[in-house]
Amino acid sequence: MTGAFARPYRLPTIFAQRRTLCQTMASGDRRRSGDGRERSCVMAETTREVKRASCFLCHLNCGVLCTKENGRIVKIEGDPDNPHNEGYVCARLEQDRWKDFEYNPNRLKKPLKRAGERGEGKWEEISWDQAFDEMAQRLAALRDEYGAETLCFLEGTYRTQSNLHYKFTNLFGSPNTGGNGTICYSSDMWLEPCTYGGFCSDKSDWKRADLVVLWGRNPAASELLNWQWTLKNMKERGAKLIVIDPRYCEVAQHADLFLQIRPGTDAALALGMINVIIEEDLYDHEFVDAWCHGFDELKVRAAEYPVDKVAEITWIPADKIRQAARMYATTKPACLPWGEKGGDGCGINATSAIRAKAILRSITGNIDKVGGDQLTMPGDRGNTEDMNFSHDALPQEQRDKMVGNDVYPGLTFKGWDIISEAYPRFYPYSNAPLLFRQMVSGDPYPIKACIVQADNPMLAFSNTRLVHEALKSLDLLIVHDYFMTPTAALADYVLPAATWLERCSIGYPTMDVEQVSMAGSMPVVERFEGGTDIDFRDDYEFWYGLSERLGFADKWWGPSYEDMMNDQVAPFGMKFRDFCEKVKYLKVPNEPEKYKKEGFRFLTPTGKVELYSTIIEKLGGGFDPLPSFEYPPNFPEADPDYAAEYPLCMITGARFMPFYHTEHRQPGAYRDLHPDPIFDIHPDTAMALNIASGDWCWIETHKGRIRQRARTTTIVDPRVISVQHDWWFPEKPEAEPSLFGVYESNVNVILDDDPKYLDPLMGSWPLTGASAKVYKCEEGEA
Ligand SMILES: Nc1nc2c(c(=O)[nH]1)N[C@H]1C(S)=C(S)[C@@H](COP(=O)(O)OP(=O)(O)OC[C@H]3O[C@@H](n4cnc5c(=O)[nH]c(N)nc54)[C@H](O)[C@@H]3O)O[C@H]1N2
Ligand SMILES: Nc1nc2c(c(=O)[nH]1)N[C@H]1C(S)=C(S)[C@@H](COP(=O)(O)OP(=O)(O)OC[C@H]3O[C@@H](n4cnc5c(=O)[nH]c(N)nc54)[C@H](O)[C@@H]3O)O[C@H]1N2
Ligand code: SF4
Ligand SMILES: [Mo]
Repeated sequence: MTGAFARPYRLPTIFAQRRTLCQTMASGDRRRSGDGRERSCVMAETTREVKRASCFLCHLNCGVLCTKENGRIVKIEGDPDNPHNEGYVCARLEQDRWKDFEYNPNRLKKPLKRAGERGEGKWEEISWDQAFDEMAQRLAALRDEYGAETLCFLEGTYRTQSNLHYKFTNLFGSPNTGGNGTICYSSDMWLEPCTYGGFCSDKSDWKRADLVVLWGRNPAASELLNWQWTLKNMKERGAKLIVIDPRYCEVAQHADLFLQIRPGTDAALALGMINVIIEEDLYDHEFVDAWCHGFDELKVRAAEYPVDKVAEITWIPADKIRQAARMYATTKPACLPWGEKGGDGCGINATSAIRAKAILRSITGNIDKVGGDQLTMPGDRGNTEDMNFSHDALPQEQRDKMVGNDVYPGLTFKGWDIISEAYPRFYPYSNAPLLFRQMVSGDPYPIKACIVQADNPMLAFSNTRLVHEALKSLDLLIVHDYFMTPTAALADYVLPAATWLERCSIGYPTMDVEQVSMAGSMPVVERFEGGTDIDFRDDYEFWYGLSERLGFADKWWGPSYEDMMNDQVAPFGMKFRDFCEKVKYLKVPNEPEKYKKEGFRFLTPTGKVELYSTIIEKLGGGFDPLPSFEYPPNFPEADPDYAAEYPLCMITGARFMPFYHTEHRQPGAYRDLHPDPIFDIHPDTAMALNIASGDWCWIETHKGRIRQRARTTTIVDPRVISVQHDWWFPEKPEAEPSLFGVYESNVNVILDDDPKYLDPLMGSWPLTGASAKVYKCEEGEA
């Protein structure tokens, strides 16, 4: 798996009962007309059918039933029989809001070829054939001139399930696939296997835990379904909740213990908690003695983080830190699910925060327990390792050229090679900040072509001005998306993508220990069905079409996504179409406490949970095998002058409904729910700055300024502001300099990705803990 939340496939083995939901109704009528003569009037036949599908408007993949009439979807509702969501759907599907996505008049309809200057907003409509021919020709020419590594791929929060781009880039010969995974999930996906030879923070057992620790995670806004489970568990089983967040956010309001942490200091808190647990002898002796490597070294390191010091760093009162440590160590089982902001998005302390949390899970013995965080082993979940992504096609000399390989080895091929036995589902990543810089500089080699699929880099990555310059410096930019976006506006070719309702899929609910319950579905709407004039292609067809022209179509499963799905379900002895009809849902039983089995070893070099990481030690480069905390360079402790100019500590990107990142901003039902960008500021701070709730304000850092509307609220500390991310305005002009207002309210314009802010091992950039100042917009500025 790559990527920001990318989804692998899983083929579990339990068949559910057969069920057919399709029904067809025909209607006809005989009428008597005004002259009394009976006329035989056969009404147009209305075909009506109900199709099962998995919603991909977010990663939860809720099971839904789609009612179609005459080729058009008229209703989508939750599937009560789906064991994952049990009929639940969220605001994105309620009240027919999905119609403003699926049937939005602004959806891309046909392939577009740039007709003016890059970013000028002038396009020529062309056919898919012409687009494929020309794109392939230009890619081949660039490969001849600069080498295959000149192509890079950028991915975002994949809403599809696959990592198909890897197959393409491998076959094309380029090692460069970059994306948001570095700050979302993938850093964790590399560091957890380093620690315990598998991944477990996405297999937290929310439903059976006696204590859930939401650490930089607010599922009440980001994964509503998981939040329902947690609430249910709290109510029915009396489970407890600890929340660690700089905001008194939705989940915090239900917490038994809330630690209002200073943004970006999670590594220090985790070390402080480890210290308390060791000092007070609360750790799981049996597990640590039998299964942990490097406890003595950890003990020495943790002692450097006494509670009073940690309280000072984190702004959390010392007694609360102790209380949290005690509660987590003594309430069993407890789960500590993944949370981006308290880990991958922490900037220079990301590795330490992720590792320290992995260590907390380990020394409390919560690893692989029912109600704890269950360990994923190879072949145990996500069988992308079984899928042929043609990794063998990429020679070592090309792998060595991956951008970031030598600088940030964690996520690149260098790191992948080390952990791939333990975690083959993980795929390597080029480092995005370096990739953008290399596009501009051409050093050490030119990056001249970029394919963007399911990503919107002009909004998703920090340092938007650099991203903009980088994308403009390319010879060839290809974007495959549903809508024209600020990124697509800079492209040479923009291709219309098929939505989740228009392609095959396997629902693969994430973030649950039972995430392997899944269902297959054929497209609910076929291409051109229902009179639509949109000539979409799904992501698979996109890659296949290009591969065909470049001469490696035979390496794929066939021309359609269904061909690949057929291969996926081949072990069941049936075609995907039949699978969708016959196999309703699948569940794989969990196998907890695998370490109790004869001959078990954690898939690390020592065969144990590595509190002290021998992998990180052996990487060279002076990386620390134990977690630590360092003040980020923008913090007052590190640079008082800078902090004096930008006194507020800024969080970005706290999730809110109904948007999913940059999506759903088009005018319509979604946008009506949330028309303007909003940042949260404490009333005292606002008052001191003469800001009232609702005022448009400038938010400024050394990178520039953007404007959002103030919401005064005590959920944030007076020293903190929380700024929404991913704002653009599809209703504003496309052509540069506007690019749909991408510079107006997009917080990534003012976040920095300079190497000094990056995690030294993973190369991840900070989404939280930046420094900013705020002031009211003058009249006429908003
Ligand atoms: N509505 C909606 N849901 C989404 C998404 C979306 O765009 N919109 N995106 C999806 C994706 S890709 C992801 S990765 C997930 C993320 O899912 P979450 O991790 O739940 O989401 P966030 O809201 O980014 O962060 C969670 C909490 O971290 C807090 N936080 C901020 N800075 C810090 C910090 O320094 N330390 C700590 N401890 N907490 C901090 C925020 O205040 C917030 O309440 O959400 C997914 N779900
Ligand atoms: N400042 C700040 N920046 C952040 C974050 C933050 O919290 N703060 N969060 C970060 C995180 S966790 C993530 S994961 C990234 C998300 O970054 P992105 O994933 O780049 O953001 P999206 O809006 O999700 O962009 C996805 C684009 O792909 C399109 N799309 C969606 N599904 C598909 C599909 O199946 N096929 C195709 N071809 N196109 C599709 C959408 O229309 C959209 O334009 O943002 C990151 N950026
Ligand atoms: S929670 Fe996600 S998957 Fe479920 S209905 Fe809402 S958008 Fe769809
Ligand atoms: Mo993400």
